Amino acid sequence: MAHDTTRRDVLKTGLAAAGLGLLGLPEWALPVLAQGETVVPFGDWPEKFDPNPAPDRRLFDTRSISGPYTPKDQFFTTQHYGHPVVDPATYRLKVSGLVDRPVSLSLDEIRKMGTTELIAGFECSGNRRPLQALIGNGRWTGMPVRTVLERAGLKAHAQEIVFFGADRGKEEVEFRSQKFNVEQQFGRSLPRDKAMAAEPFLAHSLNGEPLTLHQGAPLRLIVPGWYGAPNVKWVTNIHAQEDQYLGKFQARWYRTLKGEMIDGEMRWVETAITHHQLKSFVARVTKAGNQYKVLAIALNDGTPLKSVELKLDDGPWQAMTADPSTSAKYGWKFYTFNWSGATPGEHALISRVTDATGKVQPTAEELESKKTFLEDNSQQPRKVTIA
Ligand SMILES: Nc1nc2c(c(=O)[nH]1)N[C@H]1C(S)=C(S)[C@@H](COP(=O)(O)O)O[C@H]1N2
Ligand SMILES: [Mo]
Repeated sequence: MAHDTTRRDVLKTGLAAAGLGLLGLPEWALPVLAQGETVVPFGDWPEKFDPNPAPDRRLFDTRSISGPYTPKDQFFTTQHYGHPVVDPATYRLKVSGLVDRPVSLSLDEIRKMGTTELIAGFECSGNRRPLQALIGNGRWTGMPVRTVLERAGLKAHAQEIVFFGADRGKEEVEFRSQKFNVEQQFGRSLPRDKAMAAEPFLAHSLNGEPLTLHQGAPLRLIVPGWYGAPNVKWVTNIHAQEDQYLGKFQARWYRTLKGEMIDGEMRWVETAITHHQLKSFVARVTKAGNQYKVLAIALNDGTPLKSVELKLDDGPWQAMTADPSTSAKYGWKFYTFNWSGATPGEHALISRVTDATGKVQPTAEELESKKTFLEDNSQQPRKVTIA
């Protein structure tokens, strides 16, 4: 198999022991279509689906999944300020602020330092029904963030680590009755302990090839188990500071407003977008003869999963089967179900995932108190018509 060497390298570095890159079994075992197998159309899919709504945006049609890792030219992509120009020859990753030794690394130096692998999937926090097209899964090469932070040496009072992309734009900052127009870089922060944990990763390659411009070349942050927004692309600066970072995409744009019953009282809670909420959805239905096969995708914060179940119309919940090719802790997981005896007409297929702690994916009704559309992990009735 093509990836044997890289896998052995991973084992050698001990990353696997740190829980970073659980290795898949035979790749491409699923879900390539068998001969004579066809994709069943979704009844809730918009008639006009444009996978490239803008030059710098791409949606991923999960019905075209061809393996556990999303190819670079199919990986969904989005960002706020378009693509910045980054010259690989003069590129430097700088670590500044409350550090003992400010760092400035060239791409060559980074590639030499960053040879470990991480399997991680992520979705945009705005990913939701009916498309569920802002999701992907990759095999990333690079190094843990803490490798770079240790080289710089964080000072004792460095509590907040901010990651800035090369992309920038003008933003209006409101202060009471005043409005200010200021230029800012795309930025997201991690608390010191999180940044120094085993997971956060600086990636220069996807599926064994250098990142494309879409994916944040030459270097991007991956926070395994977290939504897309914190995965800062085109990272040029890491800044250590004492105060909380309150940039637009950290503190304002990506947040959830949700009602929660606390001590018998409805409290309105505002939170930043961080770790994935437990989610699954029906990604593809295929047909071979009279046999139908349902593929569901599950993604969460890395907590082991207990089950993914499928409900056909008003039937009982039935267990789906885990696909062994997607077993990495932070990667997406495929689950399949052999649907025999499908009757002609329209059907609603709903999946729900339960994790090892007993947490169950919520229904849409259970999520009703969430006012903002981000973090929609509700169970989705997927419509298919059997001819
Ligand atoms: N520098 C930078 N990084 C960014 C963004 C951005 O606008 N600028 N957008 C974020 C958001 S909202 C998402 S969903 C992911 C998308 O990553 P992708 O294009 O590789 O799929 O990048 C994140 N990282
Ligand atoms: Mo996003």
